[in-house]
Amino acid sequence: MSERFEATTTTTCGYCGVGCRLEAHRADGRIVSISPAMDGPANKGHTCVKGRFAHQFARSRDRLTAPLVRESGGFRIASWEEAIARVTEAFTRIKAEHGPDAIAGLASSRATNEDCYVMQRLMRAAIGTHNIDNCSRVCHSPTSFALRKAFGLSGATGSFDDIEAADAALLIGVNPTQGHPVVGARIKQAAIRGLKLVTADPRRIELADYGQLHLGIRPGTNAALLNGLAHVVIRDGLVDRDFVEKRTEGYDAVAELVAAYTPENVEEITGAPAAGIERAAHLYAEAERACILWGLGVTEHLYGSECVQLICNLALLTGNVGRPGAALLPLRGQNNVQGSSDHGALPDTFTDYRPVTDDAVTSAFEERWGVTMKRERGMKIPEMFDAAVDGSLKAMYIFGEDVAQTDPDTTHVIQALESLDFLVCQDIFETETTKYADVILPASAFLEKTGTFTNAERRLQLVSASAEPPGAARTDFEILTTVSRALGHDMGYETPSDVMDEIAEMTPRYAGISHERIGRAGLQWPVAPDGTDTPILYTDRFELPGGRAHFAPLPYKPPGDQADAEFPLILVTGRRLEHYNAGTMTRRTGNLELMSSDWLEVHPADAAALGVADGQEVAVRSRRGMIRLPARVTERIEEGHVFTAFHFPEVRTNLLIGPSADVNTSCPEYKVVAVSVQPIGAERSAPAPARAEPMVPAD
Ligand SMILES: Nc1nc2c(c(=O)[nH]1)N[C@H]1C(S)=C(S)[C@@H](COP(=O)(O)OP(=O)(O)OC[C@H]3O[C@@H](n4cnc5c(=O)[nH]c(N)nc54)[C@H](O)[C@@H]3O)O[C@H]1N2
Ligand SMILES: Nc1nc2c(c(=O)[nH]1)N[C@H]1C(S)=C(S)[C@@H](COP(=O)(O)OP(=O)(O)OC[C@H]3O[C@@H](n4cnc5c(=O)[nH]c(N)nc54)[C@H](O)[C@@H]3O)O[C@H]1N2
Ligand code: SF4
Ligand SMILES: [Mo]
Repeated sequence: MSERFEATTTTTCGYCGVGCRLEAHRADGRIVSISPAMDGPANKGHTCVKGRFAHQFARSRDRLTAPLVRESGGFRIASWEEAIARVTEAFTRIKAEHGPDAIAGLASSRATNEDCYVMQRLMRAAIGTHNIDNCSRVCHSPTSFALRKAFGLSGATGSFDDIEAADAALLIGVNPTQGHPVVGARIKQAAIRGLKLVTADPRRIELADYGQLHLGIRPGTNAALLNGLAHVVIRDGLVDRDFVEKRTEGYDAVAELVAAYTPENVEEITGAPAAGIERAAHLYAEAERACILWGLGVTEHLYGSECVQLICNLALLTGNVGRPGAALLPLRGQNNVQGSSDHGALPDTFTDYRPVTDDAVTSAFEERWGVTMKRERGMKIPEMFDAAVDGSLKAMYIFGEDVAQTDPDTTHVIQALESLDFLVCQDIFETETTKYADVILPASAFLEKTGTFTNAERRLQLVSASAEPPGAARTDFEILTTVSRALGHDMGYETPSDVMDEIAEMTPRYAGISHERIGRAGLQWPVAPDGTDTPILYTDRFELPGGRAHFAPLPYKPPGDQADAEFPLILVTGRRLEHYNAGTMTRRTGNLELMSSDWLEVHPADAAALGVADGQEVAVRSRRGMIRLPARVTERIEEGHVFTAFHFPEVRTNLLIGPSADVNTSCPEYKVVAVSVQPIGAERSAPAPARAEPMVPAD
């Protein structure tokens, strides 16, 4: 630690699911710089442009520093007592008039495990409803569903270290140099040292430049590709027979199904050349150790969960699971989206995904909390919005989620928020969503709180406060436990560490977890009572009855949205390196100078046909809505497709997204939207950086 700093606190980055460990340095009572922790297990001394530099938001003048309550069409500052009284009065009245299921809550995947556990307990015990969800719904809920079906547990089967231990890696629908930059940099380094990389994406992502092979597939055709890869593996005798026989069930049905998925047929559906599909199958299956990484390009589709099951098929066929270097690594998105789900912020499960329909589990929580609860699941996020519009849902408690910007079909979300009798938002900024609130509670950012986050490797890591919440803002833990007490349910915790102790007591697979044991190295669940953790799952058995993994014979089916004469192009949405989701934080940092507005990526051939010049303003229309933004002509996107992100409220990308969603989990089909693009106005200077895929190297 340098002399210039008064204090240095080791903590965990609050942006993405990589979970970089950071050193936050203080001087003059505030955080002045952040550097990587050299012993961070995921980042090993590296960070990206967000973790290292995007911390000025915490001191932004826009921070919420006092509770706000609605008054004559606007908001006025209120005391904590008044704000909390308004919340408890509204919830008590609505509960008395309409029952507890007329109230719903969202937990923040940006907040800690302890905050999310407290939030679900508040909804379940203080209010009395299972109507609790988190934004895993719109992100990797299909991954969670499929991994539980195929293998038993909802998490990556290995660790990021498996990337360096692997001989080959298949990246499908994931763009790590933008979304998970430190992992992206680790993949790049590994590829330079010989890791054989295959990428499959409708865009030529940056890592394609480091790989052996890129398959530019049409959005929504992953199932055909994955079945095609399985076809070649079986046809060419690359199946790990011993593994399939001893550790799996359901092989025959898959073999029968994929017989029709010849490379030629798959080329027809996906647009990727037959020879490339054959080569990709060989690169993956002939490797001694191979990993598969995937992201939202797999999950945010009509059949997203089925495609994750097909990914599991491929790993099972080749015995690439449960060994070092042979991992399935879904790159979970937010810093704590794994943890918010692990800790019961879902309408159907308590901690460790144990269902509310399981009488023994629910009874144990009833006894611990001194309440009674239903044995039926609550509402998922889209069901909440539908219920708000139809009038059966009266109130919501939205904790750290900007649904009016990030959820699909913005018009419908706004209608739902406007239909509520009462909305309380708990955030660190005013957002598109807080505009519809009755009460806004000012909360703490990750730099101002203690607790734990769980990264995409199932690793719980400590979060330690290095600054105070500004003004009268309070930690999320303090706010949620105070609201619960005011509602008559005193949780009895003094610190977040007490919460983790209760979680460990109530959850057999987390039995050995405590803040003390997490220490600097973290712990990957399951954690035995003696504190032994599990970097690699399923080394000798799968967590399903009988110990065997399950193959799933699932055919390709076309995506929900289709291009036609009126909407001839397919819009794909995703992320940019410099900004983060709703952008509330990164737009209040120097990253705004790196990227100050969004743009639409258009292929040169489409641009020529549409008469769109680089930098020209365009109108993008879908069957749901219309947005305007500048175009950028680039060969990174495949012909027939356009791409943009969703980080800027000025653009409101999600006005375009329809209600189509994953058949098993309701995860929105953000990745396939039929649109038309028309030039408007005169050309203006190009909005984007010189490269379509700006890369700030991890340092
Ligand atoms: N800088 C930055 N980092 C972030 C975030 C951020 O907003 N900004 N958000 C975080 C969050 S919440 C998440 S969930 C992660 C997401 O991280 P990723 O999963 O990497 O996210 P996306 O960029 O949305 O989508 C990945 C890729 O899927 C491709 N794709 C779309 N459709 C298909 C398809 O049908 N098949 C295939 N094979 N590919 C397809 C897209 O072209 C895109 O390149 O990132 C996290 N990290
Ligand atoms: N078109 C399109 N839309 C998408 C996606 C896409 O690929 N395409 N991806 C989807 C995905 S994967 C996701 S995960 C969602 C993300 O959507 P959101 O969860 O809405 O986005 P975030 O920006 O991560 O954060 C939500 C809010 O949490 C607040 N916040 C941050 N930290 C804290 C904290 O510690 N305490 C409190 N109380 N508040 C905090 C932020 O200010 C912000 O308002 O977006 C989805 N939307
Ligand atoms: S890679 Fe993710 S966790 Fe690491 S510093 Fe960047 S945003 Fe934070
Ligand atoms: Mo996400």
